[in-house]
Amino acid sequence: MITIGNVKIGGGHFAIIAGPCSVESEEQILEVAKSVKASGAAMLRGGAFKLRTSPYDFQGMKAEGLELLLKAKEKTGMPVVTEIISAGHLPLFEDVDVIQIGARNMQNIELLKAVGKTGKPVLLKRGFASTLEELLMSAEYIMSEGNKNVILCERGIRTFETYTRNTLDLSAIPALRELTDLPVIVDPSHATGKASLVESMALAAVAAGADGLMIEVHNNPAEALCDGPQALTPEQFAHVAAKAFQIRRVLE
Ligand SMILES: [Mn+2]
Repeated sequence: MITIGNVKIGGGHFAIIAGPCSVESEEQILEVAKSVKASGAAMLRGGAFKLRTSPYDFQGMKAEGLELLLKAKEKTGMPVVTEIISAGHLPLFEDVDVIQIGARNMQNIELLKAVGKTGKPVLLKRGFASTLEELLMSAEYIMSEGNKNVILCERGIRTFETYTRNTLDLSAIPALRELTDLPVIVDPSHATGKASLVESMALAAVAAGADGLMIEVHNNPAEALCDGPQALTPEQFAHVAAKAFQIRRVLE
């Protein structure tokens, strides 16, 4: 079990992380934060430093985005999760509750060691072409620096299928359960890339025993600067969260 402020995850505790792919403005992050909190999300996500496939795509609001995310934390009391892309940015992450290592950086060993030294909870996403063994070895790099607060995140792997953005490996949940005591959460948003598929995969992940979910939510998905097609509206998220909590209760 990992404790983040008043939130517990793993060891029988279930938590949902929700928020936009990217922080875009103060109004946007505050509006999304308040709505997902009201629907039962325990933590707020929001990207400030983005790693995009194309250098011509929106790269995030960077330090300014982090400040807005921390403002939303202050106003709502929700712990925040955001991705780090360079160890040099660590001084900016002092007040961040959970540092995310994105799929592309899962094997950035020096970055893993650097976040390990901070002692802060780390959300480690599985690389899109990484085995579970490789994911666990990356977690070991963080833990070998004395930081045991690692949350593993299955977010889909690359297969021959192109209809979905990735292929969600649901078997990773029970498999990791056999291999480690670390909490395992699922990101159905990046796994599918399609808002219409997020609910089914979120509920399947809960049924398979996930300790939590991370879901992208935007107040206006059509206008989102990043990952709009997979973003749920706050209303859609409220529906998914309520069903996820119901499934969770069935398992208890
Ligand atoms: Mn995203």
